[in-house]
Amino acid sequence: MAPKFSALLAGLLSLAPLGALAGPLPNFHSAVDSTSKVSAFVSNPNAKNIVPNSYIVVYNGTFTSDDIDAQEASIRTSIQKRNLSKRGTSGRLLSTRVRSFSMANGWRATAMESDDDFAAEINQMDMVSYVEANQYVQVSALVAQANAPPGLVRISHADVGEDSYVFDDSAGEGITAYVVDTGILTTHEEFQGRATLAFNAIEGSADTDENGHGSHVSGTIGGATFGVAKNVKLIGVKVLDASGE
Ligand SMILES: *[C@@H]1O[C@H](CO)[C@@H](O)[C@H](O)[C@H]1NC(C)=O
Ligand SMILES: CC(=O)N[C@H]1CO[C@H](CO)[C@@H](O)[C@@H]1O
Repeated sequence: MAPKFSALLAGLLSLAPLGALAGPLPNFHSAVDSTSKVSAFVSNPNAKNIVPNSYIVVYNGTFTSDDIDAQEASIRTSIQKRNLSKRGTSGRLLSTRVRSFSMANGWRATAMESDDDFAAEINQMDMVSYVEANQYVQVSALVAQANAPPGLVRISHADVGEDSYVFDDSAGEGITAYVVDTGILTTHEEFQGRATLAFNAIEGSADTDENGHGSHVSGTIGGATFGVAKNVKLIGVKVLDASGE
């Protein structure tokens, strides 16, 4: 069995989800069996492994950024004033740290710790779209490919002289890679049935890779032995012909 990623990293890294304080490995709680108050207002009531008293407030993008700035400032002030010596459900002092997040598309959010009542109040604010309970995240496990090709070894070890390729056991499961190239030899055993050719722009050419380059690239991405992400779904988009033109 592969060791848990958390076990490997426990001494090196604190698992620090959005809004959580650095500390020892967390006890996992579920939103369902903590207070029903929390599941009444969070957007993810069935979440597993929630971080008690830790919330992500997501704003309604229809408001201007100035309006949202003002709303966030008032939340920040309340958090900092109201709960200076407040303890959370686990008895730990709540942090007064409030963090802002934004994305280029206008998405705005605030991450903070709060007692559940105030988080419920925030959820009612005009400019707030929803409040999400923060969750601990964790990769499931690590897998090591022994005697791996040197390129793969080097992307998983900082130091030279290793011979294994170590990767998360999800290995790209659920991800689709589009390979815009010479096509893909879908029947190759390295692809284990995960490859399809979805589009062929070369008039009069067969729906396969007549050059080899697209299959080579696909193998690097997702081949069973030589691939980085061994469970990825590969889709060939053929735009180059047999001579690679
Ligand atoms: C965002 O605000 C608009 C009004 O400005 C409202 O109609 C809409 O329902 C809100 N959306 C969310 C997700 O809160
Ligand atoms: C919202 C909330 O519960 N705020 C509390 C923060 O802590 C102070 C001091 O314990 C309480 O009086 C507030 O009610």
